[in-house]
Amino acid sequence: MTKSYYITTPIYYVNAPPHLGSAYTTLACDVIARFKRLDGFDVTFLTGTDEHGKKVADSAKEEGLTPEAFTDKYSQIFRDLTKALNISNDDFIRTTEERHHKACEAMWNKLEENNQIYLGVYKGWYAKSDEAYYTDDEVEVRADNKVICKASGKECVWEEEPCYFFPLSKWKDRLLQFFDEKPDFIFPRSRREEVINMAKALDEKKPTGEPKYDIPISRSKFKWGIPVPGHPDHVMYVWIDALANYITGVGYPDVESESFKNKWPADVHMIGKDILKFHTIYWPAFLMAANLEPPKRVFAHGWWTNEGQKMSKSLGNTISPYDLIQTYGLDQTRFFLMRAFPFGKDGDFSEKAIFERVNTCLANGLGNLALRSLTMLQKSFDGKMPVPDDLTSNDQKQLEKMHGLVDDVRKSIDKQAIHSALDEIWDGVSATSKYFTNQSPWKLAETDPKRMGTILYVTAESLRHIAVLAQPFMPDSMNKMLDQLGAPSDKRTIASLTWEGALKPDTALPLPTVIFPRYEMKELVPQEPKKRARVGNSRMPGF
Ligand code: ME8
Repeated sequence: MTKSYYITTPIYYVNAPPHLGSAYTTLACDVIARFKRLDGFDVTFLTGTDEHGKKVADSAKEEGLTPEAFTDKYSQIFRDLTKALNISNDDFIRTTEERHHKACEAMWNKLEENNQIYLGVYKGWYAKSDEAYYTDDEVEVRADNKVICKASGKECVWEEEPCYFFPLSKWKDRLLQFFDEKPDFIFPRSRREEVINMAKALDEKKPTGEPKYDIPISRSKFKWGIPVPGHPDHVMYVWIDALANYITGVGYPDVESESFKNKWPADVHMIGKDILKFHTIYWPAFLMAANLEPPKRVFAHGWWTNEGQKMSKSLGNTISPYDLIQTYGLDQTRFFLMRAFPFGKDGDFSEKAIFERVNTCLANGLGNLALRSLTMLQKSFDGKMPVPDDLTSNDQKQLEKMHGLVDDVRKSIDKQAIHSALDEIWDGVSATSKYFTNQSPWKLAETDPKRMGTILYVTAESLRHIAVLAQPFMPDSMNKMLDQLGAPSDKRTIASLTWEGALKPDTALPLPTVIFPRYEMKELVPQEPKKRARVGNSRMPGF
């Protein structure tokens, strides 16, 4: 039976347009989902939008729209971006959908049935931008008297309202035990300590004796949310609603359905590091309390900054993915975002970096190698894949190296070390370039055409391995390269990376064309970052 693989992105708030950061998470999941599909898995890849809560309700009001009209409009903008980025999601969930309301109600009822909900009054800090509650120690007063969360820098206001609570304090030991039993739950491992320390504090009390970290899971001051079953004066807290999207997406509450049984627990929830606590503390506790298994892994990646500053709408320094795609091309943008810095770490955006990466690795590197070798095949072999002669030890070494790539790339993808997977593929590109240069087939056209044909065959077969493995990163361009190499469309999976799947001699090849054009530095607009045309949402449809 085909093994299933379930991967999710966070669902994005619709109060602001998508930017490079949200595109980054979705793209990373897309690369992994595409790789797993190529590797024979039955993949379910879910993304979507988070549409309830105070933040969204207020944004709708500011724009003079009803929350329904506002969320319809902005959710579509996120959906459009998935198309523009060539994202292969299998489903797009909106928390305003009926299926999600049903799932949330069922989860709430289960928690209530299991005595995991009690009524109380919340008195404390709330940051609308984060849709999060903070304790006294987590906030500080700034010089302008504003209270801000120390970690997120977001403004907090004092709230007092009747709420239903989830007794997180009681889950401390179970969570610690779970982290201990599942050392691979939190990735990268460097983030584990932080989560374990958070869990260790869960049974602390406020000076009043109340549990400090029990979570208010309903709100009674506004209406834009899923009504609490049996208590219509409360709506569910947006985070319990949002996290439940991951189970809605695979058929909850029908836990006996094939879908739920095959796909839950999810293989990976991909998130940014800002929402680690919600996914590694709140979510496993809610799930265990509702008799469900926690996901197998939560991977928290780092932040993109722009010229050293965190990208945010309020700073006006967000980068539009549409602008990058328009300037550099879709696959070039996809490649750059995944290669710019190690996945899991923070990284800074600079146009110089994207310009250099695209030219060096794609136009001058892989693209040039493919074009040169395929042009030689046209000129000297009538556009047909030559029949290779006996292989020298250099040829064999080269092909063995190519055959070894897949295992390394697979291991990296399974650790979500996406940058390492690309590094490994590019080691293959460098090895092939070196082989091609050392063997210098162009010198043999007159003297030894048979040997020339063998070198070009080995080069083409090496390029096939590279193109198959790089498809998840650059689907269109790599398919174009595989067309030019004469690889049949049913021989482009990971399983085809064997000697049996090798390119067939005598196959007629189409005329090669440039896959990755070279960019001139003058195409960039050297202005102040905040005034630049491609910074902000200048070309974001709908903005
Ligand atoms: O937090 N760099 O939604 P959100 C890298 N609705 N990634 C970034 C980024 C940046 N500068 N900015 C945003 C929410 N992201 C909740 C999630 S899930 C059940 C609910 C990415 O619209 C990153 O993945 O604020 C982050 O976690 C996500 O966008 C947050 O999106």
